[in-house]
Amino acid sequence: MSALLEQIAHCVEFGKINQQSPYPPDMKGQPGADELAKEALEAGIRPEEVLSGGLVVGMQKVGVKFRENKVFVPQVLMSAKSMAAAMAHLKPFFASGAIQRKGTVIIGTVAGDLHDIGKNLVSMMIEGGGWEVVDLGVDVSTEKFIESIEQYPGCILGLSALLTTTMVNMEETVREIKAKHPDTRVMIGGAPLTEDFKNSIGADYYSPDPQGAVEYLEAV
Ligand code: B1M
Repeated sequence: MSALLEQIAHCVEFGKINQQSPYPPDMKGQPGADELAKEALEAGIRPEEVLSGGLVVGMQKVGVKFRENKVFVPQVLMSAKSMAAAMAHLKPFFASGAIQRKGTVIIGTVAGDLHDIGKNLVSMMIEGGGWEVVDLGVDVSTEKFIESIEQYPGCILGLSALLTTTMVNMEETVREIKAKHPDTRVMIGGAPLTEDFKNSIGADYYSPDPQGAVEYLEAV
């Protein structure tokens, strides 16, 4: 891996957005993911290498550390911000088709549920893993999920629920999706969920954390 890609991965891992950003303090004044991604592209490094060898590597490292409780929500948010800064330079290559995403993930918090902090973290990590993410937001109806499946054929679905009361809605949503689109893979997550619950509602995968979601997507 080129030194530049290693530096980009390091910036994403530690949440260094750009040169002006004071965070993390020990990287103050140094270029961040923003400048380094631009420099890498100008140096002729292919955009897909900047993505896979820089951004994805950094996001993966922070995902593992978050799972192991070595870093917390604020650090992951800084990593996601620095990834987004670098991603801005890659966007034109996605738009032109020069870089292919791994696939599309539709994500949302189920009907009746307004909690989105965890779902947003999962969404950012999945995007950092090289997937296109369509985030439907919170309180998403079954109909809206089904419409999106039809709009993005071949997509994978990610449902989040934080309330025991909305787990019931998740069950209904999964059952209706599976009845209409049996081949669509459905991954679920959220603090009150369990592997047993996943099995009981017929979802395909349960992840307790964002990194598990990324690893599942890599494996399908
Ligand atoms: Co609410 N709330 N809340 N709340 N809230 C909880 C969840 C609760 C446990 C608090 C408590 O009583 N101790 C409780 C639920 C109890 C239960 O159902 N058993 C509760 C309640 C009761 C309520 C209300 C009903 C309160 C009321 O109005 N009486 C109400 C419901 C509103 C609604 O949704 N209809 C309500 C409202 C709210 C706020 C709006 C004030 C706010 C949400 C703001 C927002 O999200 N924008 C809020 C908050 C912040 C919380 C707590 C404090 C924190 C949740 C959170 O963000 N955690 C929470 C108590 C707690 O957890 N300490 C609580 C941090 C986040 C990073 O973790 O969301 O678990 P988490 O996500 C994790 C994993 O679960 C996983 O990865 C994430 C990152 O590690 N994950 C996935 C999540 N989704 C995934 C999807 C995947 C894979 C992994 O694949 C698709």
